[in-house]
Amino acid sequence: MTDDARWDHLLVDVGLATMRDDGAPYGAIGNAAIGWRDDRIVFAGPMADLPGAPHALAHHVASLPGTWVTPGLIDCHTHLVFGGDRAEEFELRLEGATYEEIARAGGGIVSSVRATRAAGEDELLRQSLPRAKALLADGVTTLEIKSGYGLEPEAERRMLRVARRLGEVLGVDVRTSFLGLHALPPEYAGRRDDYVALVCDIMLPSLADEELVDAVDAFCEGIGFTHAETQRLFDKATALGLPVKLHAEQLSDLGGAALVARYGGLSADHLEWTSPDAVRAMAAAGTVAVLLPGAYYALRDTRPPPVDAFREHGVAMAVATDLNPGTSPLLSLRLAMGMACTLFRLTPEEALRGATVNAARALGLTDRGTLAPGQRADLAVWNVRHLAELCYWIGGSLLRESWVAGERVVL
Ligand code: DI6
Ligand code: FE
Repeated sequence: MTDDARWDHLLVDVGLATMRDDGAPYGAIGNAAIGWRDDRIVFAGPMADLPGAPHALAHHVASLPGTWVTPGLIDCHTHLVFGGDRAEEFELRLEGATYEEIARAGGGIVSSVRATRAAGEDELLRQSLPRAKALLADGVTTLEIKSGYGLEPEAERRMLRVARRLGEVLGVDVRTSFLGLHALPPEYAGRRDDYVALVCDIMLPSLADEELVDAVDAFCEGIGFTHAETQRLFDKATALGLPVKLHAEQLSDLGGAALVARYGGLSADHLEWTSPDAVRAMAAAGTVAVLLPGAYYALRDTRPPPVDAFREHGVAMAVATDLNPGTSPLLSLRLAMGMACTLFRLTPEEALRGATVNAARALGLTDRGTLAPGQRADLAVWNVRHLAELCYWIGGSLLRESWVAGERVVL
């Protein structure tokens, strides 16, 4: 083999959780190797199938016995760019106030809006960076970040710019979602329609024009926006050629999951109150169910999403942190996976699918989420004996190293 034809990196003596659908749990291959060239995987299979001696095949060879390699984890639902925090609200909830009561009294999302509007772009980046780093330190290589704490053109723009800058600073892929319909800003009290018009007709087109928007999201909820308002936004997004997703049925059933399915949406997220009919609509549309056990846990919710119905109808399930200052200050996707097992009874394999291949689908990405030739070389190497350990350990640091598009992640 000529030097030019050699792969860049080859990891040998590892286990691979390919997450391919080949019948084996986790698509697992023991005693395996994975090699890549530039940003693409060229080999992911048994050691015995390597087409030569490792050092003849790749420039850099590492033997890592006792490790498992998974696709890099994908956090497909976060609100990690925001100013301040809401620790006081946490204390109020412990004293008995509910999330909705706090929101209706002018706290909640709106208090994060005040802090976010007050922070300049660099300050917002400074505050958000440690949160993104925490996710990366636990194996994340792609993450989604929503706007929604600005709720005015400049502040929403600033949030999305910070999301993009985080990706550049950290060398990872950040996918952005515009969440202008997150809460009604106080200055629009009594003028809902004017705010919805501002979001749909001014903010969305101009932010999309600046290429700051990869997808469009809304909070369809009693304390958020109605079915009709969400529909108006989705019509506009569709006209602009942008995919949609939705915070649906977290606290009540406003028919959001069926609505986003009707638009062929990427995902419906939360889903504690989702009806059987909506599950069928999601299955027909291929809309992913994104489960957010961090918010369920923090709000002491008692009604889990209909996981059996998702399984029965073949709705793909993803798992995400929902990292946000109010309902899910959760800085580890691996912990979200563990919670999905303990609180929602996913199997550890379903949870790992939910943070890899199904999370990629929830973001409309087909080039990652499995370990296979041609896929992006996004991988996480774990110091674990059994893959269930990824969900079993509560906290701790199991990650040995991670790679994004073939480059080692340095934190
Ligand atoms: N659902 C959530 O869980 C977060 N946003 C949303 O629409 C909560 C956001 C917050 O309370 O700050
Ligand atoms: Fe959320």
